[in-house]
Amino acid sequence: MDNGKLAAAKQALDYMPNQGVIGLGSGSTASIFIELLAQKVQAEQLDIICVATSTQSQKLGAQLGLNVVDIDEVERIDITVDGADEVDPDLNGIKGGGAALLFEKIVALNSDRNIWVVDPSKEHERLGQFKLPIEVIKFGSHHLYRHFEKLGLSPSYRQTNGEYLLTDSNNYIIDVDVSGIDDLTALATQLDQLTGVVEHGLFLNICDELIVGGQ
Ligand code: ABF
Repeated sequence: MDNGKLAAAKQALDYMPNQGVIGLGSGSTASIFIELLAQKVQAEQLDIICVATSTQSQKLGAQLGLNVVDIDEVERIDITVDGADEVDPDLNGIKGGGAALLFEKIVALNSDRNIWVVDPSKEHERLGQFKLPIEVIKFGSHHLYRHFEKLGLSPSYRQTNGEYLLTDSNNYIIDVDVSGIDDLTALATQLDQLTGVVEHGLFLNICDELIVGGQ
């Protein structure tokens, strides 16, 4: 197990309340956190309800005995602990390498506090080494693809075994290169307004607390 990820996940446990609603992130670091949280909840008999950011984290949490409910069954989420693919010094990030960006953003935006757990390799002065995932509906997606080409974003469809990857919501992911873009806030606004784009992996002004393990 990666020591940086484990260290970050362990530190996030310190933020857990004795009772409340916790958002479970996706990816390997968030999965370590879910395992540690399940142990803590069981050992200390905490009154914790969880909501998940992906089918994968929902299954993992439930298997480990956590009470994972649908997001619409809770009023509000107290704290969400999630990973990230890249984070800059202002705590803006790129997420969605695991294709769970849509549920991750919905859970994050309904959380009072968002904690990101990462290993040191995720910290970057400037975002864009990691390709930005954009979730698009299938219908007309080739037109969006060509639009991204015209914007100079070098798009590529996310694929597994030669097939377009499908997200938990049955959409496609188009990964784009934003390394040459200076104003990512403007790009996020532009993407938010594009019909057919369901969500993108720019998480700007969402992270409240960054825990970098192993530093
Ligand atoms: C999720 O998991 C994602 O948004 C991000 O793509 C990924 C990070 O995974 P890991 O912790 O495995 O590096 O949080």
